[in-house]
Amino acid sequence: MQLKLKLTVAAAIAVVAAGAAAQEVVRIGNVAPMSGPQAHYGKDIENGVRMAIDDMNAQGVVIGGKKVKLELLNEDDASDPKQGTAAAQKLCDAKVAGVIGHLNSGTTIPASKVYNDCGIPHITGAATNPNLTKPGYNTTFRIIANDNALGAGLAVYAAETLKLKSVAVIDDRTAYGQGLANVFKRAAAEKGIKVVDEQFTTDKATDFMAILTAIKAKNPDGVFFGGMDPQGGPMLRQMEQLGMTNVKYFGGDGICTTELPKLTGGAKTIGNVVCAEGGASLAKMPGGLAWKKRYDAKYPGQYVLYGPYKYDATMLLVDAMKRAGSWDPKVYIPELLKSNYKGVTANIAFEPNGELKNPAITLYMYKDGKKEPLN
Ligand code: ABU
Repeated sequence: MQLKLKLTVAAAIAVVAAGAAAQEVVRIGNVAPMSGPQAHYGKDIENGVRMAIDDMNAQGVVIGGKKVKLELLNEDDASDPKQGTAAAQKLCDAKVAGVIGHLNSGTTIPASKVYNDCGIPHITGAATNPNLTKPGYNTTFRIIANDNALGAGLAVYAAETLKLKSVAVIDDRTAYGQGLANVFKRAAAEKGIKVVDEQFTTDKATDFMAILTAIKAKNPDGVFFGGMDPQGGPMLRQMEQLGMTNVKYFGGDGICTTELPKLTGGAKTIGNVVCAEGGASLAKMPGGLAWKKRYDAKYPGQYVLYGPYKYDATMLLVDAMKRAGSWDPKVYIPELLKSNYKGVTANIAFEPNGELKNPAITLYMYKDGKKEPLN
């Protein structure tokens, strides 16, 4: 009798073990800054990817007739180009099926070559420098508008709606900041706006008094900043300290965050901000508001900006694997390019170079410390 019971237990264990073995593990990489001044963007991005993976695992994933468990492999690039390529190589060596990343154009552009060399696709929902897709790698995909659209949209608004005559331009010397500032300068000049001063900073700086004092002497109607919110916030505070309280302040998606008002330390100059994001507002996204409610319940107080795009990027990757019946990049990359996916942020389809088809842009201002769409 005891022997029979032992055999039954052993058989049950064998069945469970066989069941577990039947479930394959597919790993998805995510790279963003998890440390340093831009770590808040990285947390929001990780949350978006994790939420998509949790949602899919809860529903059950089947690829090519096999039950699959998705696993996240998270890497920190600290917004540093060298760490970005090292993280990319690590994910290639780990043979992840695909990568969501990165945040910064300065890390994403060099990393895109690493992914191409090892044949793994990556999708960014944050890096916006147009040069990312110029090499024509079949492993690079972007699901937001690029800086050509953001810079031009801001210049048109400054000229046609705000009727500005002069601006000063600051950039942080990164691939993103410099590239976006150049697009804005060209588009502003075409619209008849005079660029009266150009100043430079870095993505580590927090003291802008010298460059702002030089700009104040030129008395521009607006300041354009190509850079991120850890600089944008203190810059706005220092503009208030210098009495530049009637000067409009423009920037791209890098400053267009929920964090920006906090980083100004309560400066009223937040009311002068007009910033552009490469997608629709949450209210106009196909599933934006319902998704945001779920995100806030899961990750209270951590929403910054890119969470929904990274959520969609993760879903998109697995959607292509399912259609291809394989998580082997060689097999599913052609399906990824053929995507026609109804995401939270948009209906996603790609141009042959991996850019999003028909991207939207939205301009925002801040009212009572809250980001509000202008269109
Ligand atoms: N798009 C703004 C932040 C990321 C980047 O392009 O560098």
